Amino acid sequence: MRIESVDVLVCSPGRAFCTVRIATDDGLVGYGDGTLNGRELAVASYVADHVAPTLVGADASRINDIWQYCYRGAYWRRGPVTMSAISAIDQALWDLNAKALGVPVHRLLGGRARDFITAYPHCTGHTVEAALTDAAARLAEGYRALRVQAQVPGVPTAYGVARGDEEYEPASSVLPDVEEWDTGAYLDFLPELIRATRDELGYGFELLHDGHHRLSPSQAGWMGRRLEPYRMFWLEDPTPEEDQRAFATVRSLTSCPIAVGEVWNSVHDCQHAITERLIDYIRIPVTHGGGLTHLRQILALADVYGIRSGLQGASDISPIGQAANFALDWTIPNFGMQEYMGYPEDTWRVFTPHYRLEGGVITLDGTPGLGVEFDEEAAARYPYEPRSLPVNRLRDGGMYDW
Ligand code: GCO
Ligand code: MG
Repeated sequence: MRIESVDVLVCSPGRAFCTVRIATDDGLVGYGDGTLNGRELAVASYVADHVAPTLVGADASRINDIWQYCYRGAYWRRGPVTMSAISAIDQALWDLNAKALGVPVHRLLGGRARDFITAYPHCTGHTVEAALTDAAARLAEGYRALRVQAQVPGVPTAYGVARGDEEYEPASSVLPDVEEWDTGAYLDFLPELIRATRDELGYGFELLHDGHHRLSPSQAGWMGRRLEPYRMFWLEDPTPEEDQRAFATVRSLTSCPIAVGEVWNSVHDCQHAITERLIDYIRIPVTHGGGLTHLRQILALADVYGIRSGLQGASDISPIGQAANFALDWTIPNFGMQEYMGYPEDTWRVFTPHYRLEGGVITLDGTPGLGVEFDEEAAARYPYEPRSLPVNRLRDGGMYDW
């Protein structure tokens, strides 16, 4: 099981994905997801130019050693590009090793700790009414947890809301779109949206909302207090994530559960927030968090502090990365909730999943490996199309967090 090749395949079936393939001298192949939305080629270059040549000839069964070689062996550590690159390699190795043994990856992680994985979708609309219609339709499909977002009156383009009638996709233009943000309008609006959701649809489901890094700690505390009567499952990213200590202020002001982590990449990004119990759910996806090898360490630390998982599952995590999330969701004791945003139709012409999402729950069918097939010929029919995430400016033109 010597590594013969490490290749990167970047394609755009409906949206961009960066996939790493590792092949061994005995004919085994594994795939991993390294998609970093709007920065796909940076990860591709990191893998292809800097790591792939160093792994040829390595024993593919030594996942732990290869992880340490890629992480500890590099002087320049951490960060989203590096950790997504390491993750893609790590996922491909878990996929390959599980295929070699003829078992799903979760069997290598000790087996299932639950019968199904609870998933939440995105519910959204240009008006409160439209968002609630969407939410009601998802409840009718069987979902028992919903993320609800809607257009903020006075803010022309809101995070999480499509521009026209198409599905929402944040990276939708070649150069970054400029969006406009108004914190006051959001502070006025969100409690109304959440109240209307509970008034209209009741309390028989878990309710989530993503603040997308836009409040100060005191604003977030104010907001959390206003949401308390509506029993939120979580308020996500109330403040920018890089300031772990800010969550102490949020915590001191509200009992609303807080979910954070989709832009963290390493245990060192969240060590303080975890050990000081500043958050309730941790959202680092396998794809951006150094792979299964590293994320399970983070989740084990989180468990010691009573923090549960809420792994990011936006459309920019490929179906392979999602399957890697599921492998952990199945096996950890501290599962909380799994995001499942969904994919454009064309994505399914390249990726064939063996997981099922039905009635708001995810189940797997026992296929060896991560359980997602990647069709390289189909991928070649969808050449890479670069897309950027938007940027945010305030009314006065000053830059703001997106
Ligand atoms: C989420 C996220 C995403 C991000 C996206 C950026 O909660 O799923 O906030 O929608 O905006 O991953 O690329
Ligand atoms: Mg988010």
